[in-house]
Amino acid sequence: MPKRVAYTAKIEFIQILDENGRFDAALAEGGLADEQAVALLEHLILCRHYDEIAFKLQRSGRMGTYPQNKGQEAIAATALAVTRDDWMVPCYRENPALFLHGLPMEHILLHWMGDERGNQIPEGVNVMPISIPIGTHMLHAAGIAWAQRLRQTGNVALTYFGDGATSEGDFHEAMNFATVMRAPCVFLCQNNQWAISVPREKQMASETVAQKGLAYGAECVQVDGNDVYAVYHATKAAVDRARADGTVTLIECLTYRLGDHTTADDARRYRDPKELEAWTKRDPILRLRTHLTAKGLWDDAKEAAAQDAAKERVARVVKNAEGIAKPSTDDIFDYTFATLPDGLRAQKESMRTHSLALEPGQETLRRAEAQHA
Ligand SMILES: Cc1ncc(C[n+]2csc(CCOP(=O)(O)OP(=O)(O)O)c2C)c(N)n1
Ligand SMILES: [Mg+2]
Repeated sequence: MPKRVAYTAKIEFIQILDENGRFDAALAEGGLADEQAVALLEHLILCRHYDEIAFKLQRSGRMGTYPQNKGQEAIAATALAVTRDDWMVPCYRENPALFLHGLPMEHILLHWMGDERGNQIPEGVNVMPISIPIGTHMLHAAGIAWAQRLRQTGNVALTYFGDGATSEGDFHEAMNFATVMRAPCVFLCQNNQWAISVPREKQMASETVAQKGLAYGAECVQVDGNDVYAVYHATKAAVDRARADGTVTLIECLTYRLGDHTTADDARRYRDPKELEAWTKRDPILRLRTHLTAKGLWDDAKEAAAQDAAKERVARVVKNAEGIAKPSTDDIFDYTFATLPDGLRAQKESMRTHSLALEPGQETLRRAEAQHA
């Protein structure tokens, strides 16, 4: 029997605005309008400033940990490709997209300050809490998308994750489930080349992340993730397909983490400074600013106004986040059990918990427990 080809595939790469300022007008047709691009640049400037202030809050002991988004701000363009009713199911490095989709900026600060209220998303904002466990949320996204299909809402779920997350079983299960069930889900990988200190080539043997989706029958595409026009183009096409007939897409955005993994990391220990230098030149904000300036849509006055507005807004956001009333100590007890076990009830009422370690002998606790016995 002659051999035949059972399957062939290719992965397209999309870039509209490159790092040298070349712009593919034909591919950009029907995409971001000029005024959208200008508003997007203002938003990216705001998010970069927010990121710098969040970093400083951590360094000055006012926040626990923080993963900088610096360099990956073009992800904001995805928010223009969905409607307010579509769902965003994020990882932890997508602030610019979440803010555009309606998440109040205070929430991310509260989350990293260790305040649970940062995860209580306001009603009507279709954003899930950020996910620290790598990859688990992609399954939630597949489930949310399936629910949209069953309920015939016409809405889609868009989930974000890193290159490292595609080595997790959850990624493969989520892709398989979504494609088999035709759940209107868009999987968007921010391939920033690193998973903490593990470079992409030590993380996976596949040439692209995008090709991983081929095995599941998804549409797969790779884009320049520092090019807002390309990110928008690919996301809009994927969202439209998902909404139309449940086609699932895996988008790989090639980008770079310009900061450390988190404030608990020092990337100088494992990253070549030349690599950082090369990617700094591909900065998505720099690229968009240069392009809009060349088109006469941006100038020094607009830049200064955007910087001032960002400073004023972020100062207000920090004030709100730090000024929030202290949570009730009851919160420690109230969200696990429908009916509190006696020991915990005693702790709640006496306000003395084991973790406070005020009293190694736990005398007060024993007395409180005896009272409630
Ligand atoms: C299930 C799980 N395993 C390990 C970790 C520890 N961890 C935190 S971030 C990270 C790397 C993630 O890399 P990537 O998915 O590329 O995202 P990036 O941080 O680069 O945005 C790991 C392994 C975790 N949070 N969750
Ligand atoms: Mg990564």
